[in-house]
Amino acid sequence: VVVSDDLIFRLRGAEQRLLPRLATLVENDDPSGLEALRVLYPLTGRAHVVGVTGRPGAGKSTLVAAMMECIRASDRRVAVIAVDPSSTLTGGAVLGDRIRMMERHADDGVFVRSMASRGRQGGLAWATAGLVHLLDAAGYPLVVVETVGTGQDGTDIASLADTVVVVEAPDLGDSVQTVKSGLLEIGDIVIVNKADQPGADEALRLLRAAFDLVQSREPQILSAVATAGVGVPTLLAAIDAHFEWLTATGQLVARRERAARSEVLAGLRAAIDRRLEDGSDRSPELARLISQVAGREMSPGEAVETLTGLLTSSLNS
Ligand SMILES: Nc1nc2c(ncn2[C@@H]2O[C@H](COP(=O)(O)OP(=O)(O)O)[C@@H](O)[C@H]2O)c(=O)[nH]1
Ligand SMILES: [Mg+2]
Repeated sequence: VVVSDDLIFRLRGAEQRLLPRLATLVENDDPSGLEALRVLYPLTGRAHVVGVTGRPGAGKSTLVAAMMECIRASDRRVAVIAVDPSSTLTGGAVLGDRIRMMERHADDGVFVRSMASRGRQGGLAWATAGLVHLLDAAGYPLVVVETVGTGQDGTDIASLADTVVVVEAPDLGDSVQTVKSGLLEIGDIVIVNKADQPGADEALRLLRAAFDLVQSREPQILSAVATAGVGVPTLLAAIDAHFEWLTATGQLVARRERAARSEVLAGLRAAIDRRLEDGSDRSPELARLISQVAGREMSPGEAVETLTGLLTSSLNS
């Protein structure tokens, strides 16, 4: 891909294959992907970025597919990024059948991309953020990111979003688990999916009670049957309303600040990881410290402290 000043026109224009090709470059942290984002980034910030998170099996993929169908029915354009950090084990991103189906039938108004963490050294949140910017620049007004909201990557990905939807389901056992997991704290909207199953009412009651006790700011608590599309229009309305609220109150600025911070730090972590992988053999300073640790002249903690000091001294002064 040739990155030039007219990239934005080509991206939003007739060059059909450009977006998927750029997406792959960005996903792989390819230098020309980074160059494309440098050109495109000033044009981003228009899209509403929605994170859909929750434990595996809660029905996130099914819900996102139902959201896509509903959005497409009203002729709005939507892009979906499904991040599956667990797929290191299965060797490919595990997606709901319905998302896979949408991927096959993708029309111009829908863009779907699944990302696996396979072979990625950290940096999953960084790559996801890059994709979000690309889709934003391409003119998608709504970008939905499905992610398992745990671990550093999961948390970083959730903090990229303007609106976070936490998906919960009665068949995952005790809702108290969810309350304790910290997942709910990041949710602007909490949705109890699988409302067709026993225990859904109880889960709703528990969640509402939990928020009455601990939260000052109450998220919206909704329910859905993703497999039947029940509750999906209400969810979409709540998502839109949240964006309007963010805009009207100025909260959006704070969110974007948080997202930028999270993205830069995720990128920094990934870059440091890569440098250490590539260059650790060549650093005499590192080699010296390592042999001192091996020789029992210095504790591992002291070595780490010294190195952290070297890396961060200019940041903290
Ligand atoms: N009964 C019922 N099953 C559902 C519902 N939504 C999703 N499922 C099922 O739950 C399982 C996990 O769904 P999936 O979307 O892959 O969950 P994810 O891991 O959170 O993305 C699948 O077998 C879905 O068919 C629902 O509303 N009701
Ligand atoms: Mg899924």
